[in-house]
Amino acid sequence: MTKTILLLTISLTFIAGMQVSNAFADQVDQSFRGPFSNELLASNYDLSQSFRTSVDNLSAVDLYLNDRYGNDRIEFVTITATITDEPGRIVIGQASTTVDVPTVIGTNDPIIPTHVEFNPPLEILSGSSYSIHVSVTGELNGPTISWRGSSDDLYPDGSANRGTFRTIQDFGFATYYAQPETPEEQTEAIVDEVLELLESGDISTGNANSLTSTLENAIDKISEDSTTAAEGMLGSFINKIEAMISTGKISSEDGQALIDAAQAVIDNL
Ligand SMILES: [Ca+2]
Repeated sequence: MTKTILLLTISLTFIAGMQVSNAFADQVDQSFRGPFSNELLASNYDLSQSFRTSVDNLSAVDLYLNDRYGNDRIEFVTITATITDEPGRIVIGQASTTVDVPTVIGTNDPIIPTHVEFNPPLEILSGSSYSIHVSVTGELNGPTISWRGSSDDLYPDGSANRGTFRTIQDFGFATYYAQPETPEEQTEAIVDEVLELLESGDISTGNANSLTSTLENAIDKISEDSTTAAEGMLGSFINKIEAMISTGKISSEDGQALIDAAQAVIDNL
């Protein structure tokens, strides 16, 4: 049962991986992380920072916020990041996170950035400009959460904005993107899957060896950029699984999950 669930999970990961997967570590695209010389209270204005992306998805943002007055009567606030295109201000996506102000946002340097994730990642156009708008809810006793920035233009590809007014300043931020799985990584994950089936006694050692050697050959061909040869190896892997299913050497459920995974690699080549 556990194994079936595991295979289903992996199969779903592959489906997600064909679009944009969060399975791998997110990478930073754009950022301005200081030095900071000023700040503006986030609740008082529609504050935003524009940026020009070099990738085609946005999976998270970091915001350099500060508890300006150290108001210890507030504990949790909700920070919402809204992404709009620039300058159209059309909303592309929105996400929130609730943070413990005293321990996460704090009042002193170094500032721990507030991390807001977009799941699934937002589809954006590489080379285009977007803005991150910040809003805060849950503040008591008046606004105290501010967005740290620089009074100089230290991030060249965007600017800090107050409403529609564009300043020469920049607010502290970072944007992240999710890197899709490569065919090589996808194939290595199938090898791991076969080894799991071997370990749980669901396929024989001989069959496991036969399958993993075909997958290793496919990985070699992928790394040599021999797409046709890699496709051939993955096709031969699928044929082997089909034969194993028809002779009862592997359950049709386990077998089909491996076939789907191999097909996902072929589609991604
Ligand atoms: Ca700038």
